[in-house]
Order: sequence, then structure tokens, then C-alpha cells
Amino acid sequence: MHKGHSVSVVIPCYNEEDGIRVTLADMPDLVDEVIVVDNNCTDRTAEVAAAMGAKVVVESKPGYGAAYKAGFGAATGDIIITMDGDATYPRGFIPVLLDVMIEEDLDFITCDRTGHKSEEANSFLRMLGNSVLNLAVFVLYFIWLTDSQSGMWVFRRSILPKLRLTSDGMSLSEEIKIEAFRHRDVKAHELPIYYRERIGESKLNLWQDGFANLVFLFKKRFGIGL
Ligand SMILES: Nc1nc2c(ncn2[C@@H]2O[C@H](COP(=O)(O)OP(=O)(O)OP(=O)(O)O)[C@@H](O)[C@H]2O)c(=O)[nH]1
Ligand SMILES: [Mg+2]
Repeated sequence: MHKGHSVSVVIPCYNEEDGIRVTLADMPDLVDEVIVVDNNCTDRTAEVAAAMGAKVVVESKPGYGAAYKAGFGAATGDIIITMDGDATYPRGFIPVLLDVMIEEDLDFITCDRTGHKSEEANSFLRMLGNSVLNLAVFVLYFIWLTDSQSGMWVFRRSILPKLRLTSDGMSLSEEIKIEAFRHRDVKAHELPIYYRERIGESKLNLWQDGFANLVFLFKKRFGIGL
């Protein structure tokens, strides 16, 4: 609970046994519930998460987006915060992000990792891919985001029915931002955070996911197949 608002953290996981342990270990006390979505894990992610006090939700439909949609459906907090199960996003920033949200009366915050990343998390190929996707978001949707692919968002649960989330894959990350920033009743902002190197193996297929995210932006913009 933070200043009268209950807080849920939702974490999608595909085999993040080691990462989830570190992610949950320093979750601030103000977080009322942590929902870990077990997305076909074949390791001990679910056991570790449950033993550390998280509520585990099972989603067998594969994909980052599918996992998030299941997690959002199970969350009960007034405010939902998202992050990966790999300990990359800063749990310690949560109180400050909530303060900004409440003070500025925001509905949606997306966290920008680009200002200060740990060196390992900052490969040239990733930076190039992210720049191309940021540019596409700007050209197609007229929204300037410094980090269109960030996976840490803070938002009021009440706005969820206003967001049309179609993607079951990695593209959900850009889609939720486009939906929030373009909705005239949603007050959205981007705020900087610190980002660490991940624990455990990356689930991102750089070329395949990057290209799929680019194609998704065009499809959504022109209403093709969604
Ligand atoms: N890629 C992917 N991630 C999934 C899936 N289901 C759940 N996840 C989780 O979604 C989060 C994002 O995946 P990551 O591998 O961290 O992707 P990323 O953050 O873009 O890449 P890294 O910087 O290497 O961590 C992780 O917590 C995954 O475990 C899935 O089907 N595919
Ligand atoms: Mg990650």
C-alpha cells in the first residue's frame, strides 16, 4: 500500500529460476502482491516464486504478451507495476515512480532504460534495433519514446479496459505504450530508471523479435490481421 493505493507487481516468466529469486528478494514492502506468471517453465521458477510469497498464475499459451494478459487478469491492486523475472529492472525505484504517478496524477508511466544502463546490457545491436523501433513508433504513431521496448510500466489498473492489447508476443511492450499514449483519457509519461545486466539466459531472439516488433507496428497502424 502506498499513500492509499494498493500495489501489484506482475512478472512474466519463462524459466527464470535464478532471476526470480533475486527479483523478489528486495521487493519493497509497500508492494501488496506479486504475481508471477508461469509461462510453460520447465525449471523451478514457480516453486521459488511461491516459496518467496508470490502468487503464481499459470499461462500455457506461450509468449510475453499472453503471459502479461493472464497476469493483469489476476492482479487486484489499484496500481500495477511490471518487470521481467531476470532482475534487470530496479525494484528500488518503485516508491519514487509511485510518488511521481500520484503527485502528477498520471495514469501510465513507462520507464526509460537508455540513460544509465549497465555496460553489458547495452550492446550495439540492441541499441541499433531499439533506435529503429523508436523511429517507427514516431513515424507511424507520432509518439516520441526514448525506449519503446522497455518492460517496466506503472499504471492504474482502472485504465486496462481502455487499452486494446492484441499482441501475445514481445510486441505487447510497444503496443501497451502506443495504446496508453494515444488514448485521450490516459495521462502517460516516460521516466528514466537504471537497468542492470540480466541474470540467467536471455529469452529474446534479437533478430526475430526485433523484426516481428517492427512488422507489428505496421500491422497495428494499418489494421492488418489484428
Ligand atoms: N521471450 C519470452 N519471454 C517470456 C515468455 N514468457 C515469459 N517471458 C518472460 O518475459 C520476460 C522478458 O524476456 P527477456 O528474455 O528478459 O527479454 P528482454 O528483457 O527483452 O531481453 P534481456 O535484456 O536479454 O533480458 C522474462 O521475464 C521472460 O522470462 C516468452 O514466451 N518469450
Ligand atoms: Mg529481460
